[in-house]
Amino acid sequence: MQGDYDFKAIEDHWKQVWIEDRLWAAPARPDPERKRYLVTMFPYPSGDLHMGHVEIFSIQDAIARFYRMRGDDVLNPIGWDGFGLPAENAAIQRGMDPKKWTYENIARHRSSMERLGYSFDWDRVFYTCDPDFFRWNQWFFLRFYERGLAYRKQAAAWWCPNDKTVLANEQVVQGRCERCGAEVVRRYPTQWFFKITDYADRLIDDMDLNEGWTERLKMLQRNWIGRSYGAEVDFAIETVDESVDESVTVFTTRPDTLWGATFFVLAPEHPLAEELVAGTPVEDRLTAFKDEVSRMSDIDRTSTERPKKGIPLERYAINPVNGERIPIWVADYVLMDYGTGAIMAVPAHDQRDFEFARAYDLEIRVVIQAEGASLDPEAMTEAYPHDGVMVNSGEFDGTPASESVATVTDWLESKGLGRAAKNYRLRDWLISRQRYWGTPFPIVYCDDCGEVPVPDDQLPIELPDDVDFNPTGETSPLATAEDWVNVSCPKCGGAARRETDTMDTFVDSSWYFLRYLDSRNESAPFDPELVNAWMPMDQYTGGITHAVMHLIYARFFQKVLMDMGMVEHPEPFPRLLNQGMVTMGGKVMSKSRGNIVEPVEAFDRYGADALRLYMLFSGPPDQDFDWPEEGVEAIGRVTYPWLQRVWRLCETVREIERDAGDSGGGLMDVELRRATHRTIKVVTRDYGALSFNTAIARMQELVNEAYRYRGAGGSNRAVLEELVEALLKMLAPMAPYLTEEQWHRYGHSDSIHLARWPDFDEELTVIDEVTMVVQVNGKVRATMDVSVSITEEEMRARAFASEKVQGYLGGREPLKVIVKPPKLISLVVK
Ligand code: ANZ
Ligand code: ZN
Repeated sequence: MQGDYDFKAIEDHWKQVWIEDRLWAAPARPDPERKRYLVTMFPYPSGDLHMGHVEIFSIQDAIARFYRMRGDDVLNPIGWDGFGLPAENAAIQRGMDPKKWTYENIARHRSSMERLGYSFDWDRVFYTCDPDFFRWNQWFFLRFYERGLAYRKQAAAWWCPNDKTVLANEQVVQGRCERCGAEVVRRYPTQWFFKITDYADRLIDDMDLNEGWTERLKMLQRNWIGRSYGAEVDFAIETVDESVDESVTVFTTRPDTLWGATFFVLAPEHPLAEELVAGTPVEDRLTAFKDEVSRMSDIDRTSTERPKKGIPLERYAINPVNGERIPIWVADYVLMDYGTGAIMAVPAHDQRDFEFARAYDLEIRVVIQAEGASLDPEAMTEAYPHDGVMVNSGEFDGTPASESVATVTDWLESKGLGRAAKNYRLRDWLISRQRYWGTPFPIVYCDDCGEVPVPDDQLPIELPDDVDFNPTGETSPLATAEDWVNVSCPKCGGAARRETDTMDTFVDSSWYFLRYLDSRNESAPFDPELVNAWMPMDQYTGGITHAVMHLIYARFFQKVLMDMGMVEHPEPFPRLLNQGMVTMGGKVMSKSRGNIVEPVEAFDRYGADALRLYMLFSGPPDQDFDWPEEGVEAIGRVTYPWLQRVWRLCETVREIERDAGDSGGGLMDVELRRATHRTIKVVTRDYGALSFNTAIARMQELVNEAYRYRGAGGSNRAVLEELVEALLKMLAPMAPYLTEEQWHRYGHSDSIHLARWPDFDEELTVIDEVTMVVQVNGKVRATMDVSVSITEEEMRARAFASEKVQGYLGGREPLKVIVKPPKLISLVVK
């Protein structure tokens, strides 16, 4: 009796069995030669999974299952990034407990993942919002603090005066609060930082160790860190009575243009600006200007597309190379927290300085001349930022571009006027969030002892329940939990208050992949020995959207942990897979955009296997895939019917009588065996290259061969069974349920997912070629070498692709095409 393909019953059954048998549990310590640690960036739980998740996890799962069957020690873990703003917004908007909201969403994610049959090592699962996890964030913070890598300072933050809350950058839209539309302002609360800038050079230089990174990714990180080489130069500042007792240092990448500095600019926030104009008529103008600038983002301020604004301070700086007095301005395009917050302006050679000089009618002096050209300041329409020979620069006139920067820097050093310097765009990592739903800082403030770290044995500091979520002021909702906030000082026992900010969730994602390796450890974040046995990761999969931030923060953590002696490897992710995005109508599918498709309907109508297979069939993993307009119907058209066909084949073959006497030596039998072995060979290669769509296409061809063989009367059970079992194994990583069920129906008692990947007989994969003849109107017009097993479609394709044949067709559509595989194709034209 043939059974129907009842995917629902199969899924319900095996899902349970796999989890109960702990089938995917990885060993604590792998065989070093055969370890394969695969991680996909862990999900943030909002709502259910969507097709973007399904794609990425289906890819990951196929890889994990393939390598398990190849005999590797595979670790394929999962966890959830539990903290974050949406949970807190749900609390504000719907009065829901952020914890409840988060755990309910995780439960939905988890049940969909179980339904999809993903082979995660569920023994290791954790949620970052569990105290068991975040206590180690607190522990790491304390270690960073001891090493001088965690510190507090005043830092700019966006503030909504209406909602009375600090906003994240992404919550500010064109200078207004995303929620209420009020104009935002800059505030400067004291906040916590990690000193990532100490690691800037290593973050750039160690990228060479990441052999599996694309050039594009490396470039994105290099630009983010933004190392530039140049010089620091000291400019003396004239005071009111024209005596000189102060100096300000500038950072410049072009010390060779010093003779072209015609004015000097301070960032509006620079403390010296206020000092210089105190008590003068300019003071009020400066205050108003600072207020205006405080509403602009750094990107707007430095954009070359926007007219620059500034005001003169009516004070002068002295150019150290020629003693010239140049006027001091403040301007919006000079930022306080880059370089030194002060610049020498060289309008002839720097575009922003040029635009500013034109706007305020300031002198432009050319000091770099292109060979054979002569720049005229009056006629210039833009700066000349390129290389050339130094001119108008005293004793340095004639110095060529190749030497100018080094020569001038040496000279400055010898005169004590400046020094070679490096500068970075990278800022220290601001980890304070004025939020509830995050990791509390292990810091208290005592009137007598000041800032006091909480001792390790008092961790974890958990979150209180009795808070008021409606924003109250400059601090986080945690400040409203009086009982939680007021503590006694760990040092002196006196009255103290807890820090009420919580940590950026990027702290969690900076080391969660290490926790997987020892996730039940209660006395340490992990045992270094276990971590070193699995790291560095063999493949990290995620979107290119994380090219900076996450991937830089995690690399920084890794380096600090290495300096602490906790990990051996300087780089955590030498091999990255940037998977494509699932889009809908061309826009990336995401909860925040509201254009998501959840998997429930697909589960109910076609089952998890058909859905998984559909996502893998959609194209190469690194390319975007637009979800079809017809929706899940597409699965019903593409992969579901094929799985039914595979099912029927398996059922039919099982009914054929075994014939002990038939060795499978007949010509048809041999051909089918060849097809099986060739398919194993190419599908194995396709898996290795993550080319799942082509692997599926090959398996489809193999199934066609089997049906063709049956249609032609083929009935050798041994040959067919060889094909079916190889097919099931090859398909198992993509469609785990159907294959597991059929495997057992074929009498196996162990899981197919622990079976050995099929081998092939090289001899059977050698392709026999024949000569295919192309006739046009009965005359032989072309011949070509083709495989004996060429299909009709392939024969047509080959014939029409031939220029010779096209020549004879002369643009005419054939009236008739007769195809006799593999040797003859005959075209008839008028
Ligand atoms: C004079 C000069 C002449 C400059 C020239 C450039 C070209 P990167 O490569 O980004 O590091 N600069 C320095 N500090 C700044 C600040 N706080 N805000 C805005 N601009 C600042 O660029 C460094 C250059 O950016 C510096 O070199 C300085 O302008 C400007 F032909 O000095 B330069
Ligand atoms: Zn104290």
